Amino acid sequence: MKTALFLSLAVSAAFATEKPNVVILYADDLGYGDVSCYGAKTIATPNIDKLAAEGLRFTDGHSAAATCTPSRFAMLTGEYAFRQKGTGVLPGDAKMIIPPGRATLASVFKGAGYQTGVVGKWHLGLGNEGLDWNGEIKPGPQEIGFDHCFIMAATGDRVPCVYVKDHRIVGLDPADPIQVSYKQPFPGEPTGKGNPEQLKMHPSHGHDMALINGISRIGYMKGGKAALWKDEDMADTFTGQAVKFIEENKGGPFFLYFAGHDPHVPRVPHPRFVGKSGMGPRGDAILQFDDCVGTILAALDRLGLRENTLVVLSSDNGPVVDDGYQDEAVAKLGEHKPAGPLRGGKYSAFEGGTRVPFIVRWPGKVKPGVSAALVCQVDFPASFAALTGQPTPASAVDSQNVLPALLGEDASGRAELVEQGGPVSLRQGAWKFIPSAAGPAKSKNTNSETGNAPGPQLYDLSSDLGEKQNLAKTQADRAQSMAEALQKARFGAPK
Ligand code: NG6
Ligand code: CA
Repeated sequence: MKTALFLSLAVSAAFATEKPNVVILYADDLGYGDVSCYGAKTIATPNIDKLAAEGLRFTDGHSAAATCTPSRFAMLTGEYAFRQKGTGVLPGDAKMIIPPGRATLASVFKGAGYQTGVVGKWHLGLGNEGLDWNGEIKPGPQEIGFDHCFIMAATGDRVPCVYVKDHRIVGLDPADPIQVSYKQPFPGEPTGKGNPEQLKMHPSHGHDMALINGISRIGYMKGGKAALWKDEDMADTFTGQAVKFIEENKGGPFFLYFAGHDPHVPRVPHPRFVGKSGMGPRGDAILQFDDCVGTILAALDRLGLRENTLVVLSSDNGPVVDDGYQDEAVAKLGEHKPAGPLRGGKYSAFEGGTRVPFIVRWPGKVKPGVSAALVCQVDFPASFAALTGQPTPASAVDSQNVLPALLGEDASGRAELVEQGGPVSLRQGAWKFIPSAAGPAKSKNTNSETGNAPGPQLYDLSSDLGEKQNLAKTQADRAQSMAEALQKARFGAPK
């Protein structure tokens, strides 16, 4: 009996060391050049810098797409979003696009005995067609492997402006039911277009519908007054929920996907950050995200979980300056380069679209340093399955096990990577191929370079990180073979 008890204790101790807690700290629209450890000079992000100094900082780490929904879809499912219809940027009343029961990053952890939680921005749809927001909001994260969730449905600039905890809107008064429509306004409800005098921040393009907390949004809503979020408190609310999840699951192992909202629009940071960056609300929102990171990491320290927790920090896509509100982001940018040395940003096929801050810290296991390995968030399901001794889900068709690269044991990572910007492009080592694509070279509203061009583009990132010198003509053979490889990766049998 005694021996059996001893053995089981020994086994569970060994178990625990192989199953660290995993925390993903995910920013929204944070660019490669937006943090000081990636070279930003006019803004300081001390908490992210400290994480990078204690961990491995990737210089070629990618989100799977250059916008939110497809990027998060790929990170959770391990399948590129371009393989599935309906995975573009979703309205706030979209039905859930990951089918219930599908294997995900969360279910991989759950299968390994983890407690799993998501806090923050969801943007993968909720419920079925015609969802009644006043009842059970289902399916949602809990139907695809998360034990706990505290989320917003879509984005800060999309209705409904409420939090959803597990299957319910938080703080909803049944006497004041909530209605949501992306088709028509509710008569009598204020809108940005009809009531501009009530706005504390004006749109620059779009965003002139439901007027909530002095900011007009995309989509219309009515009711649910007691449940409405206050943008200024959103980062603290999410961070508080993240810390609560960690405290409640400190016995571990746990997986936390913390999806912060900063610096996505509308940029309405808490007053304690206002004016602190000198770059207007966009810079202040970056400081706020850095502060969230600091608070969550401090909670791990306080609970003695630093050593046994693998932390990943990244962003869902590259940066954008004016994304629809008059928030001084362009006027106060100064010398700051949100994408650093990269060309393009959010919405773009250039590297700035998907190459993002990407840091892994696991004290004692991952040697601090810098890695140039090519890795992508679509690889998380396979890599974390490997970490926790699980099989890669069969449906995670694009997910490669890059765990050795994430742990700093392999300096190269992927041989090839598909990047989903506007045009879907291909990396092979340092080579980047963008197929010819119709459409504007620059988006009129955001001024971002899309990567669209009438002919193919080929860049050698080893000497031309900024993608300035198109070699498609002088290296026609390589361009041709990469065009074929891209076709195969997109439409052939995956892997
Ligand atoms: C665009 C919005 C932009 C942002 C983006 C999604 C307009 C004019 N622009 O359609 O403001 O919300 O969608 O961003 O509405 S993401 O990071 O969630 O992908
Ligand atoms: Ca985003």
